[in-house]
Amino acid sequence: MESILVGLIILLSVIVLVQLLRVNELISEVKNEDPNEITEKDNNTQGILTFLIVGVLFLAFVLWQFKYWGIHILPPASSLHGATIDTLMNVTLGLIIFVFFLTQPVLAWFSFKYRGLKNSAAYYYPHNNKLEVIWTVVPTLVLTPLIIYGLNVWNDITNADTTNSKVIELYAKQFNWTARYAGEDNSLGKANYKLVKGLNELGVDMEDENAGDDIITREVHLVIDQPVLLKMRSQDVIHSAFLPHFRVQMNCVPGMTTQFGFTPTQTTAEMKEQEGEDFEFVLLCNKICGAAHYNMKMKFIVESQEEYDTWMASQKTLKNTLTLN
Ligand SMILES: [Cu+2]
Repeated sequence: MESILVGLIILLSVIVLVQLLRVNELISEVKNEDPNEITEKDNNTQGILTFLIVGVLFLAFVLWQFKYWGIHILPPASSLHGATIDTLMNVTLGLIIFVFFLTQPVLAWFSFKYRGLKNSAAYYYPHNNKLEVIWTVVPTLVLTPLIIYGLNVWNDITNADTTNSKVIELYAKQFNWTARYAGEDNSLGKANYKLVKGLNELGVDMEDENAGDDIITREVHLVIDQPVLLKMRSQDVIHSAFLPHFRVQMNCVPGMTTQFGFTPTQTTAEMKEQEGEDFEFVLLCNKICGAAHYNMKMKFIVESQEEYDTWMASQKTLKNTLTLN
C-alpha cells in the first residue's frame, strides 16, 4: 500500500512538473519570446545554484558523513598482518581525501566564476602540451608507488610462512559455513563433493588416513597469537570468506581450494571490553551468492590456550561421528 502511494506521488509530481513547463512555454508564446533562448539571467542563476549545490551543500554533506557515519568504521585490526592493511588503507584514503578537498572546491569555484556572463567569458585555450604532460606525469608518479606498495603488502600477506599454522577448513555452501579442524596430525583428510552423503556433509574421504582425526564444528575457536591457515572450499557457487576484524578475505571457489593464513592478536574477551558486550568476531560471506546470502555467518572465538583446549576436548572426531560401511 505504502509503495503504491509513493509511486502515485512520484507520478503526480512528474505530471505537475511537465504541466508547469508547458505553462511556461505558453506564457513565452503570449509574450512573443523564444522559450529556449538562454539569457544572461538564466546563466547567472545556474552558476549560483551550481556553486551552492556542488561547492557548499555537497561538501558539507561529505563532512557530515565523516562525522555521523565515521563511527561505524571497523576497530583497529585484530590480526598481525591486519596492521599493514590498515596502514595501506589510511595512506590511500588520506591521499584521496586530500585530493578531493583540493579539487572539488576549485571545480565549484570555476564553474561559478565562468558562468557564461558576457563580461566574464573564459579564455579559449584548447591545447597545451606542457599541461598535458603535467596532468599525466603527476598522477602516474603518485599512483605507481601506491600500486606497487599495495601489491607488496598483498604479496607479503599471502606468501607468509604457514608451516607452523594450525590448519582449519572453511566449507561454504548455500547458505552456511562449516569448519573442519585438521586434528592431531594437522593434515586435513581428502574430500570430494561426490562423497557428500548423510552425516558426511563435507564429503570427507574416510579411506584417507588423515581424515579420521578431523573435527567438524559450527564455530571456530582460535588461540591468541597462534597462526592459523584457513583452507576454503565451496560446494555450489562462489562464496567469499570475510573476517572483517582480522582483515581476512578470500573467495571460496567450487572445484578448488583457496587459503589464507593469519594470526589473531586480540581475544574475544578483550574485544568485548573495548567494543561492548555484544561484540563477536564473525565470518561472513562477501559474495552475493543467493537469497539467504545475508544469513551466511559463523562465530569465531579467540581465547587462551587453556580455554581452547577445554573446548577442543569436548569435540568429536570424524572417526567417532561417522559410521563407516
Ligand atoms: Cu555465500
